[in-house]
Amino acid sequence: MADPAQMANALRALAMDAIQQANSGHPGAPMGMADMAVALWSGHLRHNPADPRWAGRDRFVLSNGHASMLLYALLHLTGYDLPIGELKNFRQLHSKTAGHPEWGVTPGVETTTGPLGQGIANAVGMALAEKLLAAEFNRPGHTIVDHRTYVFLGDGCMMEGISHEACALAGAWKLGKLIALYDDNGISIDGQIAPWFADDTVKRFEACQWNVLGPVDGHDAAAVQRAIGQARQWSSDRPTLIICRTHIGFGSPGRQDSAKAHGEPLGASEIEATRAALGWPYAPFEIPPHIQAAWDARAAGAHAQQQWDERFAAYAQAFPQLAAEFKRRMAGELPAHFAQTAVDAAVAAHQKAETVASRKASQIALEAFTAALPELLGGSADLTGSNLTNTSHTLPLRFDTAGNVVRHEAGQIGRHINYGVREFGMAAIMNGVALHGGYIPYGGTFLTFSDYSRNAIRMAALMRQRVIHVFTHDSIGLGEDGPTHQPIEHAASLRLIPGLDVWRPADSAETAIAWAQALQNKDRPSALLLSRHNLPYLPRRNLSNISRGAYVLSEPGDAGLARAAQAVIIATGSEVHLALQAQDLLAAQKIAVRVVSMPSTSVFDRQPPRYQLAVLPAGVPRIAVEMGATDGWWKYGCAAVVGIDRFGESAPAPKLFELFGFTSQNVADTVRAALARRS
Ligand SMILES: Cc1ncc(C[n+]2csc(CCOP(=O)(O)OP(=O)(O)O)c2C)c(N)n1
Repeated sequence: MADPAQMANALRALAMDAIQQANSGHPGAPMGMADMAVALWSGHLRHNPADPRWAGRDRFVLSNGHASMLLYALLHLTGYDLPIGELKNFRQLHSKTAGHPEWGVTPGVETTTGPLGQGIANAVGMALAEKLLAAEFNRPGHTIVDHRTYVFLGDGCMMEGISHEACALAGAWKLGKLIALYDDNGISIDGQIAPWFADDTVKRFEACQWNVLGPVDGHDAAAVQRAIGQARQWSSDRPTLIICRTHIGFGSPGRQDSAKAHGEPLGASEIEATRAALGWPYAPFEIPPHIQAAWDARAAGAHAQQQWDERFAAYAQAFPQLAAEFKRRMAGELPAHFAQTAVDAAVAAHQKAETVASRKASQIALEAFTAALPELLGGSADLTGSNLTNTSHTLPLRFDTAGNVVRHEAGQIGRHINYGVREFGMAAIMNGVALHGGYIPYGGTFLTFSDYSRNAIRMAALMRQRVIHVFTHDSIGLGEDGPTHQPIEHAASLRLIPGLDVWRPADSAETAIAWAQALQNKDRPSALLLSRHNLPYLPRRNLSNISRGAYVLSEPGDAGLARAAQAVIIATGSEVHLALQAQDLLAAQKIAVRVVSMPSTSVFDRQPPRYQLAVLPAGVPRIAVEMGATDGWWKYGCAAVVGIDRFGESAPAPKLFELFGFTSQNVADTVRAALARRS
């Protein structure tokens, strides 16, 4: 076996050379964590470079994503499809080596990291998914789900609040197969961290029910390897944190232990000095064959996967249905019968034509969908009774003192998670669950607190993950809780996130269809914005076109005026029935109005122009009605918007509707005024 120190130096050299070539990047952390990487990647990590999606692989998350060159060097050296040319192209347009690791861009990157603290939360989600899948699918003598989740994280991740949320849950959930290695180098961008990071990290993690090992010398690969071995041995009822004392920029005579090592290329002369200090005589990007061979993980990976394949074949023989179900779930495919389930749920809502809050309509739809989809893994950030995210099929998820998943009476595991008051943690954990595969996570909170989760929602969109956010109490209609709880800019601001579908359904049929769309859209997250207050069922002839994001709900003829529309009212969610009332008022004055319900702007925006024009005809003035910020509506060329561009008030909802102009009279007046301005 090659000298572990030289294996680590190969990582250091590739990192400093690629960063120098790009003239951009973060050399300090890769150089500091190189020995930890040797310990994990050559000693413990079970992976197969030829098949980065192999279900039985260990997961590795680089939570301190600015150390991306460490991961790229590891993937290259161990044999992933990441040739040296890609490392030479670090941070360049269309390379596979983006500034920070990106899921879906680089084979072997398990999650996109860079926003500090979210990687560790993703890892918690992955470890949770592993544990739950093991409880669901393993059978005596047939252990097919049995892998670990490893994380590297630094001071930045430790300081971020989200790491507290996620690590507290990892302890509470007793995720024994989660092993985190902390790059404890005492430096962040502003310098020595002691004045702003005085936490007792050992006590913190012990208090969160973790095992803590170390501090160990993070440059002693053998010591780190032993610590990982110890953590693996424990692996029962506690996650493990291994504290690794390291030197940022290790090996660089002029930069080691300084904040300057963090985020600047070393420079040609310092690289030369570092090569000399490390005893690494090779040219830039040159890896000697014996080091390359020592890193090559392809044979071991193929062997590990083959062993797993054999185990899986025996499992499939003994439990063919379970095996097929496991494959389906890991592939993220819905069962063949789901399309019918989705239709049935919408038709049932239509036939019942109930007046319900859309949050309740969501629960009714979920009742059917959680029955049909065992992979639905729900939850709420301590608002279950308000978000209505639970159903009779999703009992609470619980763990016993030994760390096992508690089974309910019929032997099933809980599928509804009490995340506690941890919105951001919940959102990032859900991303990890989705990335792992096997589950479709959804979670609830109030819409106004979507801000807490926001960056994780953005990351789900960036990673194209099917994560579903249930945001209830979606307007001033929540009433007396007041402006702190009344979302104003939230719908508009969520709609700005590329790749996120935002749905604000108007009644029970729209809600069922929004849910079905969110579930059927395999490669995008969705947010469902749901009302607290009751909404009447809308009069409609059929359910077609709801899934297209916007559709003509009512023509002037429906209000007794058989003529072409002079104006179009576009409304969403709880305001659609108001639009219909305004349509009636206007019809009485011989003003012909079409009402368009637009539950999802992004879905509508993706429709062919012909359809868009059929819904919103050219030359007919448009008036939008939504209880929220008006900004986003102007893009539809609206002549007027009935919206809210200030904070709400604390009062009973009917008073607020009056105050903010959400009355049929005001909507009708606004339409009339818009028409008057044109003539
Ligand atoms: C949420 C978030 N805030 C800020 C940053 C910018 N940032 C990148 S690295 C870093 C310091 C991290 O310190 P540490 O984890 O100790 O990394 P090291 O200095 O050891 O490389 C900061 C503030 C970020 N990437 N994410």
